Amino acid sequence: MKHSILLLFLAFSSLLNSQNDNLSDPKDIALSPIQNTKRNVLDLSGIWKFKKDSLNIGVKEQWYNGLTKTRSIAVPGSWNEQFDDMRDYLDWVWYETETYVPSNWKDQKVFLRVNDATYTANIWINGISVGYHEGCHVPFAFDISGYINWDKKNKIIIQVENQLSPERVPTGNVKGGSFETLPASNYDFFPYSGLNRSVELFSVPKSFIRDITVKTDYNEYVGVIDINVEKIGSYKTGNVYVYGGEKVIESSIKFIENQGVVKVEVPNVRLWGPKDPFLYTVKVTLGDKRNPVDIYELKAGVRKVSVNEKSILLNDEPVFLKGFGRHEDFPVLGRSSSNSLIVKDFELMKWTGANSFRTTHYPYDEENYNMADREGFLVIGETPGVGLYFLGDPESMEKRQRAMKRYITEMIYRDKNHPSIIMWCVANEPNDKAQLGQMGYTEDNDKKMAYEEFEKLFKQVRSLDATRLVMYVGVMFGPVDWFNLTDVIAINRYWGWYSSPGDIKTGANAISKELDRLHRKFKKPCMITEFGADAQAGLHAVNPEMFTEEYQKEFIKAYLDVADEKDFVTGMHVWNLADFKTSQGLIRFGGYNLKGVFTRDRRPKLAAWFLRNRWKEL
Ligand code: GCB
Repeated sequence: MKHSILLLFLAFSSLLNSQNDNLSDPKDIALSPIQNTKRNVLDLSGIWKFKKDSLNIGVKEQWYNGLTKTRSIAVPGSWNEQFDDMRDYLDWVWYETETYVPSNWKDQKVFLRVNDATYTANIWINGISVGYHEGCHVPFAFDISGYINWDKKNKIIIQVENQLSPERVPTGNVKGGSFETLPASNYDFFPYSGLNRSVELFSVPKSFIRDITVKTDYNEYVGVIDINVEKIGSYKTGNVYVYGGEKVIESSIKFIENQGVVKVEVPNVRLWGPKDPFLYTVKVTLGDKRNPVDIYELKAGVRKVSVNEKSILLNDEPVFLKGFGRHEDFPVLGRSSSNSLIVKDFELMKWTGANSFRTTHYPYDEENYNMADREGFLVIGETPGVGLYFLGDPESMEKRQRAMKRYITEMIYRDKNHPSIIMWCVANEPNDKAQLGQMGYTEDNDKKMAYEEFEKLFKQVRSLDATRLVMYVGVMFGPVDWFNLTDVIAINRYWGWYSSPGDIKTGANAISKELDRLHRKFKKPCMITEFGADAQAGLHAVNPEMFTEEYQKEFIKAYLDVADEKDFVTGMHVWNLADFKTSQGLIRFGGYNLKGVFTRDRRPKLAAWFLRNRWKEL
């Protein structure tokens, strides 16, 4: 009898441990981990153990108790770059690391934060299943306080998988989708997989500041900072301090339920902008003023973003966005975070005279936004909604919509306080057809349904954040009426490359006419969020020919010349800052997209020098 109870218990506990559909709560990523007298952070970056699970037997064999016969892997890192034998592998893998957790964190809540696991992740701490997350390029966190061995080694195991599927965002393996590629992504960048960003442990007091939302405005010389604080625990009051002005501004905050709001006025405000990216420091404390239980500090830029018929306005002045679409991409690193690469890319953008970029095609590592805040870059923050379409199997579509809604929440929760982000981009080139750029026929009912589904995403973004502009990027031959939803008309165009190949003049004519048409119809400012041509570095021709550096330069010049003639064009983003890795396919020589004005290892092509002359002069 005893024996069978024991067996039953073991069977039950192994069921409990084996997997867990406890989803992470997006609120737990609302504030990035910081170290101060009340909070701790421990970065778990390093070399972890790694094991491929191509038969998906790991759970059954209880690998979550500890991996055997492993190889080493860098975290952060993309497995497809570290292991040549796993370049195209997108299936199950397991990661393991160990860490001490000091007992002086014991009276706190301890979270595990994974800054990106592409695409699904299951987490075990000391053999106990903690939870599950689905989606890439956004962090997630779990409260793991209950599972920790204090002052001892703790085993952290993460199971990851990145299968491409029409049920996911970004979409993959779409029948009849774009062009045939390996891997079969429905988007044009390599599906780098794994723990691409850092993994951290952090602790907060048991009563703690859960979220802070800073919204800014100004009246003449007085800055207005609205600070919304959400807390956990029974404390009913707190304090807010703003540093950086003529004197420290202080205000108390009262909580009703767990929410508190304070409006702070900053006399003689220094507005944030590209020329003077001035940042104030906002400090929030919880509980007694002299002896608070929790403290959180963040940077805030006071600025206002608006729009008129012809321009995006920053602090009531028109701004012109000069810049790029980019990718988190580099040899060996794949898509993994690297502060050196972030700094380098900002240096290159500044060298060209750029003031702006779009986080194509996913939210970036957060250091990008910290840099942009400090350096005065104007950022379009984009969701991972690339290759998104609203047709076909309703179940798949519902899953994609669910993924999109979650991404929007996670992205805005994480990024909402960065003054550099002036616009949210709901999706890149969404379509009411499954095939990118396809001219095919869609039934009216389906068109209507697609519009309504897409509109829901816009509404969600606007309801989470009414202080920024909202747009999406329209594809060639895509549905035009969707621009009714946006504040700014943004289009990616390659007339003179994918169409009228070799004929820049015809391409430039086409873009000129199209811009006029769009502005006449919608009376909104327009921007070209992508334009460019592939160029093999070192390939030259006297008369510009496709794939030469001269053609790329002349293509970019022709589009910029067209934009210069139109006072309603509010920005031009060249595609791309640097060459990047993508799936193999007929139009991707060597598995690269070569539209970078810098090579993949960041050496300038002719077009980069051209932009430097043109943009530095502006
Ligand atoms: C686009 C896509 C981008 C591609 C680019 C190209 O419109 O948004 O992801 O890489 O075209 O080079 O074809």
